[in-house]
Amino acid sequence: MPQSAGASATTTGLSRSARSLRHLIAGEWRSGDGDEFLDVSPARPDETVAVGRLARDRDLDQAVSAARDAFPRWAATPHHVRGRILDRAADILDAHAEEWGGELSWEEGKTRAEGVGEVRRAAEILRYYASDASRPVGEVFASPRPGEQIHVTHRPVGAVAVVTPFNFPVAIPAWKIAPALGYGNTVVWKPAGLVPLLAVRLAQALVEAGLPEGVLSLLLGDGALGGRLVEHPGVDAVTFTGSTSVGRSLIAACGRLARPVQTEMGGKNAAVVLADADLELAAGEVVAGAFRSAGQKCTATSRLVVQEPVADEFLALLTERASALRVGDPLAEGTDMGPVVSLQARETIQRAVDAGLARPGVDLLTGGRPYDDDRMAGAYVQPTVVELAGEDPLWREELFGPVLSVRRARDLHEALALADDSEFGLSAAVFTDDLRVVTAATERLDVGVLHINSETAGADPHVPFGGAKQSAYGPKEQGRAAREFFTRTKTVYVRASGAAR
Ligand code: UN1
Repeated sequence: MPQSAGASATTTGLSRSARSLRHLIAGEWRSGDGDEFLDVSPARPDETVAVGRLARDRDLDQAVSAARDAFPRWAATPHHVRGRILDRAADILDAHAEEWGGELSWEEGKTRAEGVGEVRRAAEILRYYASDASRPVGEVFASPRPGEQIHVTHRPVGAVAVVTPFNFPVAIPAWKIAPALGYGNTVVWKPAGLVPLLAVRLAQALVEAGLPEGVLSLLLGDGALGGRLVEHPGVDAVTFTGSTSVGRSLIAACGRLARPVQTEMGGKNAAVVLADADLELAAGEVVAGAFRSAGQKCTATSRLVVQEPVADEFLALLTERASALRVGDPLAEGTDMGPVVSLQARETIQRAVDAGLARPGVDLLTGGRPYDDDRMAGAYVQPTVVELAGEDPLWREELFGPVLSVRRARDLHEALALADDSEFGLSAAVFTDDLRVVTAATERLDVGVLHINSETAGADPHVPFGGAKQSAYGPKEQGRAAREFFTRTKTVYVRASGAAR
């Protein structure tokens, strides 16, 4: 049974008094006058992290018109000047990484080390887009006509709606907002209702860094507010990360409006452990992929395919590692896995596991049961591994929690077919040292991100990130790929007068 570190372990250096939340609208921090809402700690749901008031439609209208008004001037501001603001915001994030990383852990539930790491990662993303001003901004083509050149330039799109999920409260917003702003767009941002505090921190860093008023607005509210933002007549484009069901409805809304939309949605990512794999390495990576952030990453490893000859040995190793994880207070030293984001998420995940365990062909290898210890009254779910004899909803449905479903494969062909057997196609990991297998996996797996001998999660700021199949819609994120969504090309035919005559 997984260890419980308990919620009473000592935590250091973070004031536990509730913060007050504010919206950022047209350059002003405002309390708002909608209904009051509480931001609670998933580790101790009776503890309030922050208190705020929901944004109302009037706030939304003002934020969108501020974004429209600020756009021409911001778009005309030199890219290098915009970049310097992103750079300064990165410095501010780095300077507050310990404090804000602790708040992230308190608010969202991932471990403090992961929280601090995420704040630093956001800083790195901002720096990447800050330096983008020094990279080429377009292309020049030869013309079939004499005396002419054809230039392809990139222009910002306008006022962009940014809607972000709870699981990376600062990194995902950074990788949407930094390229949006860097390329000259203005932004109205609606973060997930469960993580408003870290949204305020990122906005604060950008404002302190010198972002002009109206260029970024932050509205705190529920999903319905996000829906109204996406459909607001003043919005030019929409970028979203979150569930597939919400993503699809935003895509439909944007389709009706002929509005560009980029969505990053679900995953049910497989790790494939083949007979020649380094099993120790694979076990460490699969545990990290499945249980870091309590499995709440769209890139998390939620399926495992293991080749028959090594299956018993690998599953024994994996189960041992998973059950040794110390689960408990995410702010406490030594905790490996904190709670999931809310009691409601815990119920949904536990219910799906319970239903699975009641079905034939579903074997529990470790975890799977609710904690009965009072110290674990927060949103804790045990790191869980189940083996499936065949087809089962636990193989298909994204649970967004620390639950790994395993199937065995006879050979490479069957292993890759099982890995690909999903409506999603975000990421996959293959553990092998055989170059033929690497080549086959690269060709056959329909995923946006493939890892050889490393976990399914992770993304670097300078390379494209995004999925295949139902995992994504629209252009990829990060790196140069981001430019595709956050700019439009303009093709300019340049001919000196009289040149062709
Ligand atoms: C990562 O694996 O580090 O929502 C990033 C998510 C993904 C980001 C994953 N869009 O989990």
